[in-house]
Amino acid sequence: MTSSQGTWPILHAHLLEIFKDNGQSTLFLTRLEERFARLSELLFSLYGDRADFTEQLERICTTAAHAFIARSPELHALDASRNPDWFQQASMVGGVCYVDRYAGNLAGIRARIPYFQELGLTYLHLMPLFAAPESFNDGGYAVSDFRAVRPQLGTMAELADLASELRAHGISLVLDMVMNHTSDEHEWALRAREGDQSYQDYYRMFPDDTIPKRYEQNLREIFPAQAPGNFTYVPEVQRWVWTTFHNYQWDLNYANPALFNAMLDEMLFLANQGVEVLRIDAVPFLWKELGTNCENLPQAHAIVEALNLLIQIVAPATIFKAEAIVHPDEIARYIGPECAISYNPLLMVLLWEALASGWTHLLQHSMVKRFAIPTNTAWVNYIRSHDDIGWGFADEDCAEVGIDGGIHRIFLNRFYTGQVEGSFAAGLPFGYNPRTGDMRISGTTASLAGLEKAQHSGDPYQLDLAIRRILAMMGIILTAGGIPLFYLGDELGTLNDYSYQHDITRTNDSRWVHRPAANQDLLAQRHDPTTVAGRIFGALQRMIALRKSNPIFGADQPTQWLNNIDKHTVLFVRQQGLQRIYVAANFSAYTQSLDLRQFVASQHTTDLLTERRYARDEPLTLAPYEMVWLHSD
Ligand code: OTU
Repeated sequence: MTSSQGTWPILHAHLLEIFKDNGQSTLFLTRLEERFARLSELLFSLYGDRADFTEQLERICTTAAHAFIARSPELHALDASRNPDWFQQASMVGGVCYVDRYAGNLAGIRARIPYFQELGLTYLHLMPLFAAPESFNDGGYAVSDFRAVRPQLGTMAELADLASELRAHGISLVLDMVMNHTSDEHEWALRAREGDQSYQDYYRMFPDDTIPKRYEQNLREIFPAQAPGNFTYVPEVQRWVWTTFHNYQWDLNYANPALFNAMLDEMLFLANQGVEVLRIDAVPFLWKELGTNCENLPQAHAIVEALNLLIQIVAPATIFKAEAIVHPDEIARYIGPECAISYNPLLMVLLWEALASGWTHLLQHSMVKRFAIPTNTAWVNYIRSHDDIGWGFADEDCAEVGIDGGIHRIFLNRFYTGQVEGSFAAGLPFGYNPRTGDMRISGTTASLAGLEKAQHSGDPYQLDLAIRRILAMMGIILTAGGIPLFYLGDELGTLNDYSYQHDITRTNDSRWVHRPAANQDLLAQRHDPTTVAGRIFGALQRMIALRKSNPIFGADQPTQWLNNIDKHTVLFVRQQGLQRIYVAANFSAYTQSLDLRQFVASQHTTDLLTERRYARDEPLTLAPYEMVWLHSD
């Protein structure tokens, strides 16, 4: 066991020496002491078998102390003033974009603040903007320097200014912490390639491929088409390095406490630039153990929880967002003491699943089973991200409602690549694995929801249906408990951009089809209700305003999903005290009629979207993809 009681007095004395100002040291040491037993327990579970464990623990706490001292007064004030439930409020609405593709550079992002406000955003995720290899960098997820902004985009000082300017406008800056790997051009990788043993130990390196081959027996391939296998040969040092993703993304070795400490330092540096949410990329892969699939291991959880404790000590205004695109049981385990918020890929894929099938029973069933998460945490609900859509629902949930999950995935892949008769979708395959038959889907919200095909056909009815599908999905993520997150461009109905196919560095990665540059024409149309962009933008803007003015929509209020009422409708109730809002959305192409007496208690309700009033004993008729937000009167 750890001897945290014995260690503390010595550590305390040592840390005290680092501080010149006593007022500061008291706050830091109090926060640390409150968390010290758990922190040392976690670190002991990772590094306890080392003779120098106490020294490692001391180094980690020293890194935290230095970061605390370096933190600006402005950010210390933010730490002191922030309510623990700040991210759960109904006022929270998120957007995500690439700096270069969306606005050219950081100055361009700054110039868009009025637009973010017009839409109602309070959370802005800028895709990885750090120094990275010039051509192959996985959309920025191969980081060469966590402390440098890519020169074309701006500087770190500009980023820190942007963070504070966004904050002044009520917007929290969200950045990625790409902590599973670095690019092969990161200084650590360069030193490892020069033969420096201490940097080789930052990565998972092997003298030959004997052990890699043994690991490989149990590993998935994440990018089977572009980057098969999980190991890459490094000729300079005649060694193999672990590369879960692309061969230029080297997996870091968290079994080495020096690496843990180095990444902690990078992370606290980012928190000190004013980043309020750190999106912890690829968390499932942080720890490897021979004979396992090397995903979601207990040590990966211990690493994230320990880092979160350290963030709470140094920069408590900053929270972690989990990016774990794995089985829903496993996703839930990252939420709570590890990450305050998490992507909700299950809701995301089931929205698309329901649209394709016209049936909502799998969605409702899975949500009843899995939507609840600990208090003081929140889902990040989204329709699509910069990544592909992979059908990560649980086979057991499917079986419980009489669906064969494997066959259903084949149907969905065929549907979204337009191979099913009558499919409205214009998606592309991503990551096809000929060995397993597995595949995922790329495409923008609008193209997947039918807008691209409808615009080509010129059929106004199809166009209408496509817009309704988009708005129905947007309406769900705005009203179900959590932080709604929009991929910017979707609010204007941006279609697929096939130009990546002519770019040699991108042509093998269909995810670029749904990462288009901002479309100035669509932006200019946004206030014109006769245009498609104007119809989507106007309706969305209104829904966002409605959400923000009703605290009942906050993640801190319960969401109750209603099963077994209607097989084509997404249906849930939001509650706050005696107040109720019933959200119902028809996810089929046919009119549906619902009996309100089955789930509404009050005699009358009013739809917040249309202001139409309903009596409890009249049927609720929903046109294809129509939705209502019924407020109990
Ligand atoms: C993430 O996604 C990023 O979102 C991707 O854009 C990156 O390419 C990747 O990491 C590497 O940095 O496989 O299909 O369970 O599934 O981390 C997306 C988590 C991915 C992984 C996820 C990864």
